[in-house]
Amino acid sequence: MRSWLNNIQWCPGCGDTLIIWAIKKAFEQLWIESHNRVVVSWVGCSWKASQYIDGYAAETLHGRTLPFATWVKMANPELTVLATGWDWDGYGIWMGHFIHACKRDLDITYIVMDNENYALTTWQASPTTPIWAKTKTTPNWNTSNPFNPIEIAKNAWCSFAKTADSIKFMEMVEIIKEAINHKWFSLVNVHQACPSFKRW
Ligand SMILES: Cc1ncc(C[n+]2csc(CCOP(=O)(O)OP(=O)(O)O)c2C)c(N)n1
Ligand code: SF4
Ligand SMILES: [Mg+2]
Repeated sequence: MRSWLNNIQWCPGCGDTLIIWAIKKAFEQLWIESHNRVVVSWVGCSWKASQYIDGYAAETLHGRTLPFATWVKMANPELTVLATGWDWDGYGIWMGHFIHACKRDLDITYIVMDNENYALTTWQASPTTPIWAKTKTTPNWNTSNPFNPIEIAKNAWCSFAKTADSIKFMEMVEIIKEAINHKWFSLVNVHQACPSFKRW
């Protein structure tokens, strides 16, 4: 068992663990050393992402993942900058930062851990919750259609927007590597297993 896995504080079976592992593998296979990269995150279940990956990291103010990542990239374009976000964070309250980052098109890799609910605050509907899903804030069923992040990104001029799945590990590693190698803004929306709340 690798030592970083011993420190994981997510629920058993949480897809975030696999996503972090995939990011670490991608860095390793691309030979991007810890002093040449920065991982930026913020609040949500997944905010610990930056703590579990060695190298430079920042846990920013609420919702400021992409603005912070933009400043880092502009200050030192040589660094590999990887920003992590979540479905409410990225496609809800801070959607504006997301679409403008797509339009600005700097070389930042944005990995969204999409568990289709607010998990940290225990099971409220998010912008990607399926229309029929039951949650605390949609006690009968969700009555509005979910966003399609890939289409939104493409409509905002993003030249790399792909979906991955936390349970398809090797495929996820390859997509993340492709995204890091893409020299413009790239989105990987990862369908993240959240066994505690995503029961659809
Ligand atoms: C401005 C602001 N409003 C509300 C909150 C409370 N809050 C913390 S995490 C969270 C939901 C996070 O959901 P998501 O972004 O999908 O991340 P997940 O926990 O599912 O990984 C909310 C509403 C906050 N931290 N900041
Ligand atoms: S609530 Fe869901 S997203 Fe949060 S740690 Fe548990 S399984 Fe992971
Ligand atoms: Mg979520």
